[in-house]
Amino acid sequence: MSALGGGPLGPGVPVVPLVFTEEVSEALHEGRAVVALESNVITHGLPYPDNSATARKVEDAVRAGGAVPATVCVEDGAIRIGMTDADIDRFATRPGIPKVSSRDLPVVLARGGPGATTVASSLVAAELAGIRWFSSAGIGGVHRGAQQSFDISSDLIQFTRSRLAVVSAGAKMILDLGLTLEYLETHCVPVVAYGSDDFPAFYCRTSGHRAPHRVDDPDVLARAVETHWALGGRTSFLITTPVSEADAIDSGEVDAAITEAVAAAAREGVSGQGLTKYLMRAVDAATDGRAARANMAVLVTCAEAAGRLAAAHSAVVREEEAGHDATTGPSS
Ligand code: PSU
Ligand code: MN
Repeated sequence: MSALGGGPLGPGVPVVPLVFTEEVSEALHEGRAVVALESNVITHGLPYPDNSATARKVEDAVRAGGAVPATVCVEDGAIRIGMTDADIDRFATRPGIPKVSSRDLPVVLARGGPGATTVASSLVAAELAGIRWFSSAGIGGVHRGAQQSFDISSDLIQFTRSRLAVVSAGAKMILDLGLTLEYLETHCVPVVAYGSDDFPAFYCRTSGHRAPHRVDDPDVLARAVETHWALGGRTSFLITTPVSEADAIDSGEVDAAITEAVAAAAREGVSGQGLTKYLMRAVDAATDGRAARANMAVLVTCAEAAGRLAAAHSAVVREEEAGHDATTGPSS
């Protein structure tokens, strides 16, 4: 483990303690591709023992793609960049570890933790650590009925503040995916479907919405990400990859369960932080666990794609640096 302070505001401003695993610290020093991962999926997304087994599979999938995984969490007053197997097991089995979104980070850190990071807070941590890639199966989005509830996930707002390339299988049908895409468009967040035409819906291969762009070539995608930031884009860059056909669930199969779960949540007064988990569990129950199995598969698919794309991106960055050195190098 190595510790380092991270602070976005420059010299003289208190820094946030970041603790790196050896593997991640070495990879970052050597300029190798690193993919950050959230830990909320371990504590709140899947039940034990699927959660710890899946977290390891996801890390292995990032490695198989050619990058180094860095699962993020909060513990002992520090942000951890990379979790060991023992860390993952502790988070997978210990009850009561809270879900920490970006606005919760300061309080949870000041208290000493622990905390499980969502997409939003993982992006904050990854950016402080100098990581450019992040993967999760499903991002938060605009909830159904947000016109009344105002429930829009902080994940989307964080996309407008952190410069990360985010790989996911879109977002779940428990959300209003049309409004989620509108939100991303309004806030100038690029959305590209990698190897498919449609914006996927987590364990469904399509949301019924076409993605604004389709790109199949990892090098082109890597260049597009770099160009977004070169143009001064201050946002994340969302890349979607669909679940495999073998693991996919038919949208008709989950639609009724979701409508019922949304109504039940309203009747029971479930809203705010706990709503996402409530809806996901209701769909899992209604599909006899098929949704949970598809959930695990899609996490792995996304991580593998993220590893591959992050590796392609670091090759593009190296090439550009080499080209830059050649044109601006010492002249005689
Ligand atoms: N969507 C999923 N699975 C998840 C989540 C979202 O399909 O586990 C989790 C992620 O951690 C995500 C968070 O960042 O829920 C979003 O929660 P909220 O909608 O409360 O912002
Ligand atoms: Mn919410």
